Amino acid sequence: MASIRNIVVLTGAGISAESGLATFRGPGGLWEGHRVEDICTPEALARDRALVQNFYDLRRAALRTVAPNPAHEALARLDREWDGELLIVTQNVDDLHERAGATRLLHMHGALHSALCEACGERTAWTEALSDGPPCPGCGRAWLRPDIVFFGEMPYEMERIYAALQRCDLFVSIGTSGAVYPAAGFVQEVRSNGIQTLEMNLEPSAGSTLFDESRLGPASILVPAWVEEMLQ
Ligand code: BJW
Repeated sequence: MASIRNIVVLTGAGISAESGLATFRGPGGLWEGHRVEDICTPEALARDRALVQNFYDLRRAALRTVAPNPAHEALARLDREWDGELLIVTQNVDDLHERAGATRLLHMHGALHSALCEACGERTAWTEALSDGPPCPGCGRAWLRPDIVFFGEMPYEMERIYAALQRCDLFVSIGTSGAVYPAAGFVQEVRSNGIQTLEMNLEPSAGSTLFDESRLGPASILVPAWVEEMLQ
């Protein structure tokens, strides 16, 4: 631990579960009643724009009813107090990391609080509904969609993520099932460089055996305890 200077933390839906946001693949998961391919693809948006817009409008509205939990707060504390490099890469589209105070953060799958104009490509901070077809503040056309990375689309900031993975001494994965690539491949990427790896999850993820250490339990307990260890 003493030799660790640069850390990359990957987070998934499990870190926000205890804030009241459903995960994707667990019991009662977000996609129950909706096949993922009906919602989260460019083809679905083209086929049934209202269904996709309504789905994300509901998710965006739900953010008003939730708050960061001790796991988000612990990572924000690590962000404030860790002297070395840190990058928190979240797959989540909620804003709970930033509401807890994290700044060294990127959203690789986009954000509910951002809208993307399909006409001019501009991204705009957005907290309201999109289903009623508001005009893009940039070009005025009514082609705003959620600024979310759909299946088959390239996740954001991959160059920055891979550069941080190359430089890090420790890779930590929190609350993700390891079912969706490229994030699911990060552990293999860093293992080939001999970097230490730690997983914290409620249950073993798909790639659990690839980690040097796997801690099982709720993120709200495991993450504050790990951050305390790191800052001692
Ligand atoms: C707790 C807990 C608690 C619960 N405490 N833990 C075949 C092989 C390999 C790859 C592919 C393939 N076919 C297609 C692909 C690529 C595809 C992919 O990976 N598909 C898989 C389904 C196989 N990936 C893509 O398309 C990505 N793009 C890409 O690859 O680009 C390159 C490319 C471009 C162009 C052409 C070709 C290639 C894009 C992926 C986009 C993912 N989008 C989503 C939706 C985002 C918006 C939204 O929120 O609606 O992202 S899907 C969904 O899954 C969401 C999540 O970020 C992502 C990951 O889910 P996550 O976070 O892991 O959640 P869960 O529910 O799966 O797991 C939660 C975990 O928490 C569980 O393990 C619980 O146990 C745990 N937990 N409570 C701790 N309290």
